[in-house]
Amino acid sequence: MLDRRKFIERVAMLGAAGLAPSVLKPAVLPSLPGLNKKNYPAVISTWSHGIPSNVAAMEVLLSGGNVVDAVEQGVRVPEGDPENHSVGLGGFPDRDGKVTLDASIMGPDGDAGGVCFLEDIVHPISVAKLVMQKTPHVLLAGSGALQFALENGFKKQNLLTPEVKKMWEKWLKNTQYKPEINWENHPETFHDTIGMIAIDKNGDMAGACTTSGLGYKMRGRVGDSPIIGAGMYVDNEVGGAAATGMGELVMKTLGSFLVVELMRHGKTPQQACEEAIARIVKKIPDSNKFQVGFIAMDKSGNTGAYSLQKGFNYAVYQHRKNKLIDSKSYYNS
Ligand code: SD4
Repeated sequence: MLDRRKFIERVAMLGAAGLAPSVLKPAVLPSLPGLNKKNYPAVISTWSHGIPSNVAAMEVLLSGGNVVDAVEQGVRVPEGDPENHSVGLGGFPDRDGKVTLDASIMGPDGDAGGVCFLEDIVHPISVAKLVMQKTPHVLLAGSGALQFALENGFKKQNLLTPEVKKMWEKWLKNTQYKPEINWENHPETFHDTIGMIAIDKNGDMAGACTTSGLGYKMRGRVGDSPIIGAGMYVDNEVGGAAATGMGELVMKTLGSFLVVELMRHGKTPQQACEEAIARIVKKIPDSNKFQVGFIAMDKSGNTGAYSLQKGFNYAVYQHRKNKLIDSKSYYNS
């Protein structure tokens, strides 16, 4: 092992000879925006269910709670709502009529947890939090995730409500069990994951994302939401981002990680979301047929959002106001 002094001498020698490997050169990054404490605390989340979810998260932040608990409590709101057909209880099932859930969570220390293809548990986000806090792993899937949940006191519950079961039975008749890939724009199956990013009064950040995924997806299909960096990502030095929409497009471009890296390199949250959408358009030939939306918040509490198609909205709770905002979009704007 080289000691530090010898290492520096060696690099200096290589440098003098023009041989220093580029990896040894410090990356030149623009300085990140200074902390802007007047923007704290703040919460941003996807779609109109973000409004009540932001309230639950903000209650935790204002009572001095932990930012990870805040995002968990926030996204538990739509998870527990049987009227919400895209998250948790009452979510749309897969082609076999089974509701399978994906969720992820990330905290200011860079720790992360997730579950995917989880059945019969109303609050996958809370299981994801325990994966992060209690195991050496990041992601548990299917029956293993369920076993872990049950061992930790979660109770099994049928997530397929009678109303959604009827819709699935009708779908089954008309489609003869064919896999469909663009159901997110269908009025009956219209899906909207909740992704949330929060910053507390000290400037610490966390994120959460939870969904029942695409309605009538193939059995076993897992989307972007539980994949750290795809459906959600937080770097406490830079900011956080979350995605909603067609997860396949987000996974192919590692969307949330991309948004955070763009902010690291000096883009505003708005510019970063726009560039991540532009990347999807550039890389994915039929992107005009799908919806994807990104939300982002930087370390100063500045926010932004952008989507492929119009119709995406998001909720920002900041400066004591909780507002629903229509996102600008790449197509049809
Ligand atoms: C998925 N991204 O499973 C999720 C679904 C979603 O709004 O976001 N719906 O692909």
